[in-house]
Amino acid sequence: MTDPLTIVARPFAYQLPPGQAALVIIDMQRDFIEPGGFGASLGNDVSRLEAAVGPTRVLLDAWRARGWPVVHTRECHLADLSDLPPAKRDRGSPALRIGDPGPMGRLLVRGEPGSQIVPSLAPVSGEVVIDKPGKGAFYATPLQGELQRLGVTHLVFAGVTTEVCVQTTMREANDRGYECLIVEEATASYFPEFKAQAIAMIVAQGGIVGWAAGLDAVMESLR
Ligand code: C5J
Repeated sequence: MTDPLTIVARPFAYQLPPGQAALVIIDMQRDFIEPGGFGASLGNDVSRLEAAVGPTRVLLDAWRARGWPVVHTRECHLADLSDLPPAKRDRGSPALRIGDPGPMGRLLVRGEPGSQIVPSLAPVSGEVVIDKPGKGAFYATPLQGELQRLGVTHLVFAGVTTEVCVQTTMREANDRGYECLIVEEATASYFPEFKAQAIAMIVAQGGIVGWAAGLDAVMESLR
């Protein structure tokens, strides 16, 4: 077995076993990142999320160059909305609700233009794509089976938003025994203070959920 790579991280160094660490890119969809989508319908400044796209592409290129596993998730619902509970749909006073028609098709509905991953991060053949109805990517999806099939033990996270779907999925993954790292520049929130606090929560108490590292530190150890 190849020796693990050591990544300078918080709260202490992260050991990445080559080939057994999947890059998990959470919900980098037009509906969250572009004007006219679900994120914008909730009154958010969607331009804040754009900053995570370039760093995520750097990670994606690195994983692809090594032939390591890549997982993309998309938060979206069935066209008949049978997987959308009122507890999720009836929140706030948005301009549009999930399932309503918007400029990029029906909001957060599977197969609509808005539910697609932004073009620069679009999945390629062989990569795992998980459509998820919830915030956590393990809930009501085949993710656990896919990771077992690939022999993955470690998960490196990118995506949006840090404190909602990224953090929820990291917590689910930690409970299932995965060693999780979040890459700071490759994640973003509509609320910068929530991003900082979510990462602080992840690494607190000796890494109670996982580790955090800067993009340079990850790339340095991959070199
Ligand atoms: C949200 C997500 N924020 N992908 N979804 O509703 O974080």
